[in-house]
Amino acid sequence: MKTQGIPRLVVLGFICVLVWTLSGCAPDPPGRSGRGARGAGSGSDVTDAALATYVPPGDLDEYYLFYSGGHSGQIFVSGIPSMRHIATIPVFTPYPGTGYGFDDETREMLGGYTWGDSHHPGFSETNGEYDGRWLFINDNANGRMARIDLRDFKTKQILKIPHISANHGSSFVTPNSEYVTMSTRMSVPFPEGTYADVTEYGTKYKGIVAGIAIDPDDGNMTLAWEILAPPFNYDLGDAGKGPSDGFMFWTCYNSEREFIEGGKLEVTASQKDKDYILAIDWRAAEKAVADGKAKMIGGAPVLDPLDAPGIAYFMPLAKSPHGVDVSSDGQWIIGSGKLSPTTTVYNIDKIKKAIADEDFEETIDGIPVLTYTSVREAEVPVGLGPLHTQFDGRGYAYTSLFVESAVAKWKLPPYDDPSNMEQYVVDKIPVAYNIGHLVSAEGDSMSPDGNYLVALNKLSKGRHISVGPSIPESAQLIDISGDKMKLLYDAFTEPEPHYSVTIKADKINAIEVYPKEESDNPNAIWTAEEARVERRGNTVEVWMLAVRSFFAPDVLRVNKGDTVIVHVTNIEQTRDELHGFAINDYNINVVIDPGETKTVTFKADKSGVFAFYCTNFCSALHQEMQGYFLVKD
Ligand code: K7E
Ligand code: CUA
Repeated sequence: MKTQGIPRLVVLGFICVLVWTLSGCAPDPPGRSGRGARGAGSGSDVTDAALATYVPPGDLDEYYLFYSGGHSGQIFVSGIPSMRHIATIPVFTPYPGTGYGFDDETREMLGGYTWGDSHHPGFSETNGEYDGRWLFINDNANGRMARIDLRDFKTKQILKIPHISANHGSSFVTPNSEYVTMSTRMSVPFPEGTYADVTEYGTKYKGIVAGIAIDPDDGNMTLAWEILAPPFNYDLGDAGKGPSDGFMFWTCYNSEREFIEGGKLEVTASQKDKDYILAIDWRAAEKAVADGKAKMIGGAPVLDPLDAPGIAYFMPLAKSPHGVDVSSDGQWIIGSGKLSPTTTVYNIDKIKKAIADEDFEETIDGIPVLTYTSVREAEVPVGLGPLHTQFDGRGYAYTSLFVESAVAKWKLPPYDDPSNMEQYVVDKIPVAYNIGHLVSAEGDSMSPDGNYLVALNKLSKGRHISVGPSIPESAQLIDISGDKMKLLYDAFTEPEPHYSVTIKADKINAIEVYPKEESDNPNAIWTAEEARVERRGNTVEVWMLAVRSFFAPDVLRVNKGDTVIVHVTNIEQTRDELHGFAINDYNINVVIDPGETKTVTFKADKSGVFAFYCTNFCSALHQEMQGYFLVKD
């Protein structure tokens, strides 16, 4: 394997010479700036790509890339264009690296679950632009929504919503962060907890779509409305904007509304030629709730379209669709049916007109179906297995093609010559391999940057050194600044990103310490003199201080069976000076950031002497940062 090192050295040396000779005279790749920006144009694809993605030591990336972590339950953070992994944000899964899920607050937030399935991160928005305040992410497994504060990159709230089984079509945020939305992927009997056999699927089972209101000051999420929908599988969604602001769109499959035991859903759900996009008029839903049309069921205000006409519509779409994406200007709604080689473009003006004219094909469970030919603008022959679409802000859309393992670039309407739609598919690039989602720079905002695209591929076979059978997921960085798409870089993550979102780095203002003067934790202590142990009956409460390189107190004496509450404050005000508090054999590892106070409550159920120590390397005398937990029988 030694030979591999030589060409790499040669290439690197070549790059160094190129960088040195070209810097200052060649044009910057789109969007790059600062010391890391190096011109392209050497004539070789490999060196161009290397120059475009190379972020020299000490230089910073231009974008954040937040990958959903799939069934890892986490979010992975990388930089663009380097694609280097920078951080992992634990969301639905405990993570000892940051002590997440070990202290009382985060353990309670996890609600007894030790995993989730995070699929679609969504930024908070102001006027359709990312405002860098919060990131939302859904749990496809347990009907939950989480909010991450981008001030400290930490999960602050996890909301469990009743009646939603498998929250996949989520977390899509409306243009002024009025709502983040959820939907049912796998319908179950309604209300939640009801027993009904699968033979009663068509009548007793229900889908739900929901709007979670976001408090504009602190981001706090509360359930605002749920809407009953037929027992289809609601898959992907997107929020309207500009002319389509006020609408939420979700694709759905299995409009056959049946689950036949042993019948293979892949077969039974692909019988009909068309499935649907569900369009919700969320302002009408808001009004219906205000008018008292919702019933409180299991703690949720539930609207039935039979009682509240005008809140929901279906639009027919090629069968078994997956993605629906609203163009940056809000004019076009793009639905992709994975079993069809075309993607369908709807025009919001035509949708509004069909609603006004009551131009309906039929009505399903109180939801009118808009006449397909009245709302459709075009069908674009993008290729095989279209899933998801992103935008560049210059009139082009980029659709992932799962079956073809490619990204298709195509022109958005208007079309001069609709009789020949092939001509509007202007470029294709193969990806390795089998792409799911894709994301362009600020691609869900109203002004995408049009320079980078990341293909999130399902298979990475053979494009990295082997790590055994559980192989990483692959992501490829693609330059979309020119007419032709260009592959720049292969990156890998742990399983399993579905979607990801990107944001300009300068839109995020993250803190690096919690300022002492902002601490409002009543259990914070700031001097060793305040450190103390108090006993009340069988409860022992400890106010502990952590600072380089000791704990105060450093000996804790309790009796077996006592309830122990430890509040640890890290009084450091220096960046990167974290401390950990781990008790051996007690499965406790709390990590406390500078200026932070965390509480852990547990039962002293094992007698003996247990060392506790700092788990996060903090100084030359980190090893000495330890103490003893003595449990008397
Ligand atoms: Cu296409 Cu969950 Cu959005 Cu996977 S989903 S790819
Ligand atoms: Cu404190 Cu290591």
